[in-house]
Amino acid sequence: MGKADSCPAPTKPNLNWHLINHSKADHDLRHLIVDLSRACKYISYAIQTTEAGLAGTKNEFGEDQLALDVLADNLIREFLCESGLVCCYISEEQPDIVELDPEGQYSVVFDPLDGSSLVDANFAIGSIFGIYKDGNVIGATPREQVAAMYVLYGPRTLLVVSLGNGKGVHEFILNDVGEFVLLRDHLGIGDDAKNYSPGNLRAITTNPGYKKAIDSWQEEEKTLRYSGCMVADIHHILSKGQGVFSNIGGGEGSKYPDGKLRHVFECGPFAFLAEEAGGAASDGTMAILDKEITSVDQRTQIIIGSKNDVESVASLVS
Ligand code: AHM
Ligand code: MG
Repeated sequence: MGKADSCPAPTKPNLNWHLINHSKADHDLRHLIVDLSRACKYISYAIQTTEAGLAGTKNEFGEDQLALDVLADNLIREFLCESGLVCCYISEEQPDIVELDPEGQYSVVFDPLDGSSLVDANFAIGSIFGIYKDGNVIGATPREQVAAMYVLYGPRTLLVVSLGNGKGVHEFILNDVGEFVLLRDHLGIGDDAKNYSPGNLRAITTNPGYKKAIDSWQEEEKTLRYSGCMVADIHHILSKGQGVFSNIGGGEGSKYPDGKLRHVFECGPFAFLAEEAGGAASDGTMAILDKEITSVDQRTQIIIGSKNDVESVASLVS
């Protein structure tokens, strides 16, 4: 009797099962994704149980690091080391590329705890990951990612992952026995947004194109959905099947001339997921997925979500 006869599809497919049977992930990539998901279970638990005080250290960009930022970064590093599959990684909490196992075939880029300043207010926060096939992330484009994933720590802990290539974007929920089980498969983003999520609004004073975009969203009577955590705000778009999120720069002399968000570990993974879900992501002039990664701390403007809205805002801010 073959395996297919003796092993019927589970009633609740878990992440590992789905990666094998739906996404046809190769062995090592599947192990890497599952290892990252294991790190996120510990992060989820730490958020529930750890004091959300400042660690007293600053990261590479001069920002205060929360104890949880440091903890999440360390946890992910531990799981990457254990996997033996990763030659190097780029983390928001590390100033440079970190070399790991020279035999490892993958690089991982990540923001260990995005939106961590919101944790004391008990808002949702998240972890973001992009996976590349070799060690040359600098000089690559995010289109070269072989998978992207995020975990949202909200009232429920959710994991969303895609291996691209038409394999779809899939959502899993962390259940009470510590397993990520399938919640919804094939999340999609429709062409027109009813919700808008405008980041770095301070830029409208110096960037008239961004002001026009915001005015047009208000005139169209779109609904505002902005939490201050990119993971939660973009998950809202994937969950509702429409919406547009932006983080636009204020130009020279402003606080964030090119927008606040980092190309490699914030915008790149989300652009991969958005395009796979049928949406788009642009910096105003080109697709985020085609924009070369030039440094670890490179910032980029981003407009992401429903295609028609991404296009119309891009034409205003470019
Ligand atoms: P972080 O990585 O330091 O948490 O910053 C990134 C976050 C994004 O999640 C969010 O979209 C943005 O910062 C919000 O910025 P602001 O606080 O300026 O609105
Ligand atoms: Mg971040």
